[in-house]
Amino acid sequence: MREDTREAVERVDEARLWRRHEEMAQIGAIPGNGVNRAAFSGEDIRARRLLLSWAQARQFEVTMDAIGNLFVRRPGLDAGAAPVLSGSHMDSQPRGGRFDGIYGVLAALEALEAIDDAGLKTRRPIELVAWSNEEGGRFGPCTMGSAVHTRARSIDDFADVTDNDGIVLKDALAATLEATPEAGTRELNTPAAGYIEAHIEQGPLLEMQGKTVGVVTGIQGLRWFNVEVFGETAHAGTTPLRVRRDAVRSAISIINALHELTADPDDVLRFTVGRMLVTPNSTNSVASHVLFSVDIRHPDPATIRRLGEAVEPLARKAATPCEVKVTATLHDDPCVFDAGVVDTIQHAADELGVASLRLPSGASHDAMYMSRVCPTGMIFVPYEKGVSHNEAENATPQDLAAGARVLTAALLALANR
Ligand code: HGY
Ligand code: MN
Ligand code: MN
Repeated sequence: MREDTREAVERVDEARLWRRHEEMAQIGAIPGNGVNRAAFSGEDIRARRLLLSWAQARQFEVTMDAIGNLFVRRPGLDAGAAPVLSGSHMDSQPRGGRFDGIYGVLAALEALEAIDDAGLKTRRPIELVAWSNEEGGRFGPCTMGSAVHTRARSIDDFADVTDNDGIVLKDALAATLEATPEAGTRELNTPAAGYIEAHIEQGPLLEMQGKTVGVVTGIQGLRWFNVEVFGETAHAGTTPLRVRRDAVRSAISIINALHELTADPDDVLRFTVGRMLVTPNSTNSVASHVLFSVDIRHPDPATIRRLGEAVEPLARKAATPCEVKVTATLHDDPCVFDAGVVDTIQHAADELGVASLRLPSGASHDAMYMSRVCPTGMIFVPYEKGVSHNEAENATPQDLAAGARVLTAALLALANR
């Protein structure tokens, strides 16, 4: 390992990294040690302003694109060279953990600061990126910020999406953009020489095998749908069942049929209905409308395509006597990360003597979209029992810092190419 790289790696500060996680965890803190930091909410804005304050303390330049993705730049010797990017997201699930997403943002900041503390000059600029609305918990679908930045999707696709309280995305986004006036303007899909995202594993393998970092090989495919069932509201006491158009009953039939469609004895396939809105949502009125979400995932592109195509005809059949509307909101085929970046991460872990394991990601990440526009890879760190999207998410300061050291070494390798 180059002497200057080793100097930077040694300046990764475990206590500073942990302290920042604790500060961020105060924003949107919920009982059970978790966080609720929905995209484009007041909590999201506070997290953005805290990140901005740390960036400004280092005189790093901050820019922001039209969907609020924040970029924090440490300049390189060649200002015109495409930067190397690293980051993740600051928004969380409604009952999220203290590490999902924010670890990748803070590990990237830690890498920038360690490189700065070592006084290194890199050929390329290195940029931290905090992606908007990775979770899609409030405004679906997920990985929205990176999809718009890489022009895989248009911001117009999402402007009128509403949350469960009827707030429209474009209004919540406008308020969020206004909250960081210091950020300069950033165009969409600006060139990047490479992207590495550090993230907690969200699975149990690293902990089970006693490894400190995961060298991630790719991300499985996923498809999201919104299914709307249209029935007729009626009196629960007087309306005979044979004449009812009960939207809840039909929604349950559709969901049961989807469970049959996605049954997998090997338990590789993932099928989830996590969100359901019932109207009028009253004990003694038959439901006239149900909206529910469908999340299907699988590592094989043909399987994910076949299952996705089966959803609408199956829903139509199982919905009788109600009407149904199926809206596809996300279709990401599995992605395989760039072998050069994966090897760079592997080499950094090996040179630092950090025990590693190669593995795919069951969870999706912004790296899914970055892998389509530049050489991309990910670094995982372990955490307790693989529990995620849950307040009980827990990691150790030592593992977080080890991941940040491998990230620092890998970013320097990419930034000097
Ligand atoms: O849904 C996902 O896989 C990610 O955690 N947002
Ligand atoms: Mn995440
Ligand atoms: Mn998540």
